[in-house]
Formats: sequence, C-alpha cells, structure tokens
Amino acid sequence: MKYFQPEIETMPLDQLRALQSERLVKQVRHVYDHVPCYRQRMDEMGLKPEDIRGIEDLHKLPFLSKADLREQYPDGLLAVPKSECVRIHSTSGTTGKRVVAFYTQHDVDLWDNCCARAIVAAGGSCDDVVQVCYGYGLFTGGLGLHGGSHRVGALTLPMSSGNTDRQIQFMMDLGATFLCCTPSYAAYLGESLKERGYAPSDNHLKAGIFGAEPWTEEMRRDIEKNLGIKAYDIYGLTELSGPGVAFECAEQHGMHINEDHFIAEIIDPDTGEVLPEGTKGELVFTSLTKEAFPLLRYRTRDICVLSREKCSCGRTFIRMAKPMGRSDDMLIIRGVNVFPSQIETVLIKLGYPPNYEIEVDRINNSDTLDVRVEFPPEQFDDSLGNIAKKEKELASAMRDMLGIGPKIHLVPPKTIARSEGKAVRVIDKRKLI
Ligand code: DLL
Repeated sequence: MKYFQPEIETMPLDQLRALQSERLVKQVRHVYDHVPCYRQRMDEMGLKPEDIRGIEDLHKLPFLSKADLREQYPDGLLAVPKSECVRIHSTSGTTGKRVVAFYTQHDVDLWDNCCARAIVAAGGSCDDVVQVCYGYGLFTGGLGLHGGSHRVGALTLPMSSGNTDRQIQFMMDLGATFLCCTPSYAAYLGESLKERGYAPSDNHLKAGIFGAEPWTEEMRRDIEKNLGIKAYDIYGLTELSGPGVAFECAEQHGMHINEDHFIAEIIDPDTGEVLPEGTKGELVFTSLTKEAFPLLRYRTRDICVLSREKCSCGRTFIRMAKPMGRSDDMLIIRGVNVFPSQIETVLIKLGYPPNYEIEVDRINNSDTLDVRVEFPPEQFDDSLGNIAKKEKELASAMRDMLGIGPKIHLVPPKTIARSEGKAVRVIDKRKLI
C-alpha cells in the first residue's frame, strides 16, 4: 500500500482524536478572536472558546450554512488580514452572490497535500504524467489537483477543461498516465477516443480521479472499460478548500475523509440532531487547520453515510459513501453548481414572471440544461425574430449568472402548468443516484 503521509493517514484512532481535539480548541479560539460574526453568535449562546475542550464539545457550536456565507459576502468570515492571503476560489451562491473562499499559503500547502494523498492512494507517483482537465480558475478542481500532482512530483499537464481534440492529442503524445476531470467529461473523452478509432489499449492511462458531481457505479464501469483504467472518486467543496476533502483508496469502498484537517458529522437535516455513525443524513464539516477561511460545523447539504469500519488499505480515516443526494435544491450540471433560485433571480431582473421549468438531461455523456420561460403577457409577440432575440438575451444573462449557458424556450403566457402545492420547477432526467 502506498501513502503520501503514512504517519498521518494510518494514525491510531486515539491519537487521531487527540490531534483533532487539540486542533479544534485552537481553531475555535482563532475564529472567536478574528471573526466578529462568530464571536457574536457564540456570545449570544453564552459560549466561550474555553467551553470547547475537545471534540466531545463540538456539538455545542452553532451550525454555519450557505446563507450565512452569503450574508458575510465577500470577506466577513475572513479570519486573517487580506494581506496574508494568496488566493481566492469561488462557487455559486443560491442567488446572485457567489461564495468566496480565501487561502493563505499555509492553506494552499495543506490542500495540495490532501490532493497528493488522493493521487498516491490511486497509485500515482513522481513517475506519472497527470493530465488535469478540471477547469482552472475560480473553480477549485483544476488548481486543486494541479497542486496535488506537483506535490507528488508528477509531470503535470495543466489542460483545464474543454478542447477535446487538444486533450486527446496531448494525452497520446505526452503519454498521460493519470486523468483528472469530472466523471461526465471522462465518459465523453472515452467516447471521443472511440470515435477517433482508438482502442482503450492505445492510451497510456492507468487511473483517473473523478469527482465534483454525483456519478454511479455503472458510470464507473463504463469509464473504466472505455478508457482502460481504474476510476477513483474524489470529493470536496470550495468552502472547505476544494477537492481532496475525501478520496478513494484501492479498496474503493467509500472515500477516506482527511480527518487531520476536517471533522465530519452526520446530522438530521430537519432537526440538526447529530446522528450515530452508519445513519444516513446531512454531512457537516469543521475545518481544523484552515487559517484564512475556517468554517465550524458547515452544513454541506450533501446526504451521506459515514463508516469507521476498518479498511484493508491501512488508513484509519473515516469513510464517507458516495453522496446520495442533497437536502437543498442544488443541481450539478456539467460540474457547475446551479440553484433554481439563480435562474429565478435573472428572470425577475429582466422583467419575466417567475413561471419557469428547468429540464436537465444527459445526452452522449454531456449534461443539457433547458429552461422554459413564459413571456410576460404584455410583451407577448409571437414573431419568430422577436422570440429568438429575447431567448438569446435571456440565455446570455443566465450564462453570466450560472457560468453555463442554458437553452431557453420562451413559451406563451400561462402555458407552464401551475402547481397547487409546491411548484415543481425541476425535471432531472439523469439518473445519477
Ligand atoms: O466540486 C470540488 C471538487 C472539484 C471536488 C473536483 C472533486 C473534484 P464545489 O464546486 O464547491 O466544489 O461543489 C461542491 O459538489 O457539496 C457535492 O454536492 C458535489 N460533489 C463534489 N464532489 C463530489 C463527488 C467541488 N465525488 C459540491 N460525488 C459538493 C458527488 C460531489 N458529489
């Protein structure tokens, strides 16, 4: 078995708990002293940093949600002076405001280590050529795996997403042995290679590290067959650093959570009650080592199960199952997080009624997003030129808001079915869970 940091990854449980406790106490103090809104919340609850003496006191701390992050946009949760930060990344908020996460150099270094652990757990080493085709930029996928690959000492191909012809050319010419991208793009690359007449044995790939969106075991088998590789899952979220919060080992029986950096809890999404290990519920994380953007008891909204069962790989870190859905309405489309409320915000801003329907599908391994929108009654004009112009305007405004472009279908007023109860706005035809 190979580990990137064996002394940590296989640490006996009592030592790991002691390490987590020590780090939690320090982190709570750091947050209380440097983040006014945390201090205010804890004061309101009559909670002092010294009340948190170890992980057994974690449950006393308040939860933090995406709505709290939006309220504190852009830097209300920053726990160090901005001059100590070296980078930001960002992900969608529920409406117009995005979530902005800050990193010090120390935060980037620890994040790189987490991603290096994932690459080594999948069999990677300095002899590998790692093709990173997650998006580079505000999205954490590209720079996260890039940092991990550098840390391992592998030759890193910083491809970013898209341009499939160039991806294939570099994969073949430079002998990429590892592929890092979303599972849907991996499936698409597999099909594209086949279309160009390549057999799975023609490439040098041996493994892939795929995440950022839900994917099934069937999809894993398809990707493995079409690319001739072993496909590993990786999980993470921008708010906590990015990819590498958890990763699969060769056992591929859940993802090990990097517990020296994150404490995981499962709660009942309705009541907030902490649930025992093995029970399905919402995943909550506390970051123990982040300096710039440390989140305590952050509600991910991902529905999941944890298991402390011994893993034959030797790692002692707890494992999380593949996320089984969300406790909110976030969709992940082509790896991009999309909230229906973002679509609604654009419609209202541009003077459309909030009567719309979102249809998501997966065609040839690529997600499609169609939005049906009603014309405002006073503007209804069925000349084709007018419809096309307005559809284009809306598509462009939505692309700006969401980061991906939907296909807009403007329909006459009152043609979208009204619901008598909760409006059903989303039809997701992909069967991902
Ligand atoms: O998706 C970070 C990432 C990049 C993870 C590359 C893995 C690989 P966000 O854009 O903030 O960050 O989205 C986070 O994506 O709460 C989950 O709902 C979902 N997600 C991430 N990884 C997985 C996975 C990145 N392996 C949100 N399986 C999370 C299922 C995943 N869902």
